[in-house]
Amino acid sequence: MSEDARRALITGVTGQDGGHLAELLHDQGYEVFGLLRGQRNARKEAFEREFPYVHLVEADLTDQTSLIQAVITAEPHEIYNLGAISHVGYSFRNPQLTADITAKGVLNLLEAVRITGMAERTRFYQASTSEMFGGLDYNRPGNGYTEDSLFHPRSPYGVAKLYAHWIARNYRESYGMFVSTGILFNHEGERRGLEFVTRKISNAVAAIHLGHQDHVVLGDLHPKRDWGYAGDYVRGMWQILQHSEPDDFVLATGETHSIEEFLTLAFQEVGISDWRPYVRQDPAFMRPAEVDILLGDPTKAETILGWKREVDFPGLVKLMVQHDLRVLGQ
Ligand code: NAP
Ligand code: G4F
Repeated sequence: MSEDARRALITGVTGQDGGHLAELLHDQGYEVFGLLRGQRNARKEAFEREFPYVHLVEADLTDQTSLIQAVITAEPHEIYNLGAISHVGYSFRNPQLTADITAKGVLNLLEAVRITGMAERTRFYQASTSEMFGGLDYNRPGNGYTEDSLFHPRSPYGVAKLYAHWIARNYRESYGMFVSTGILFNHEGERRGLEFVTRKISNAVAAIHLGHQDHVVLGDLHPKRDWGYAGDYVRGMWQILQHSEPDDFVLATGETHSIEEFLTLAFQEVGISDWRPYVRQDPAFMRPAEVDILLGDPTKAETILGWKREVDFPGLVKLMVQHDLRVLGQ
């Protein structure tokens, strides 16, 4: 372990944001530690090939002892808590697991920092989410949800994340710890899991274009999301922890688009002007309660941190489809 380098510990390093963040921190000269869970994690080998500079530490957010050991090993100046059950649909089918990992896991990690006496020196980032707002009629986003908008989560995931958000703020207020939260709206890209709607579509469009499949099966096409690019958002996470004070920040684009709009642009990318013949719908991909619309107002992050997203909505769709065309074409 280098004495001089700044050290960061990322939970959820094997996920979408974890990959982008590990890359960014490494480029900035950090020594990067990442949590790896499971006795034979299927992502380990590919991860080690892509990120040979990350020190993997075995631990699980549900296992307090392993977290204490991870914090002792990494002695981090910064912790980014990205680990979670992050799929809203999955959280309906696995609500208790979601509570254990996505809610209580945060408490376990905050306690690990406190118990090991690292609270004074370690800055802590909690991955909060726009799913905490809910998008219901009485609480529509107007010009965009802000850090002070009402919360009304609509899924076991959203409820777990709201607990996580408040316990993070509670440790800041109770123990004076440097704990910040980023309330991030949907962010996507070439590392997005195939279980999320944008990547499912970009991957299917590429496969249809290459003749590997002839349609894609989706759920509800009307919900609207404020979709940005993950690379822009992990830069925002880092900026949040570099700020002089711990605080809460919304990261969003300030635009909202429906899944139908995403489909239109994605299919146009391969020269198909009408996506309808290629899309089927199945209630299996619908949720017991839906979040109809999300729209964020990133003014606070733009003003105080100087954060600005670089990739716009058409740029995001293009980037994802082109990536999947390259990967599937090989
Ligand atoms: P992701 O790709 O689903 O990654 C989730 C990560 O959590 C994976 O590395 C996973 O590890 C890890 N994990 C799951 N259970 C764990 C456990 N018990 N112990 C330790 N690690 C565990 O999610 P993402 O899109 O990168 O999102 C990162 C964070 O931001 C998540 O907390 C998510 O809820 C939040 N968020 C995401 C968005 C978005 O639009 N992407 C927006 C707002 C907030 P395995 O590889 O072992 O499964
Ligand atoms: O891509 P999604 O699964 O993302 P969702 O539910 O918005 O959650 C993502 O963003 C949150 C931030 O707002 C994060 F906190 C969370 O961790 C995750 O990254 O679904 C987007 C929309 C939903 O309305 C869903 O019902 O797409 C709809 N949808 C329609 N067909 C589908 C599908 N979603 C998925 N995953 N798969 C479908 O076939």
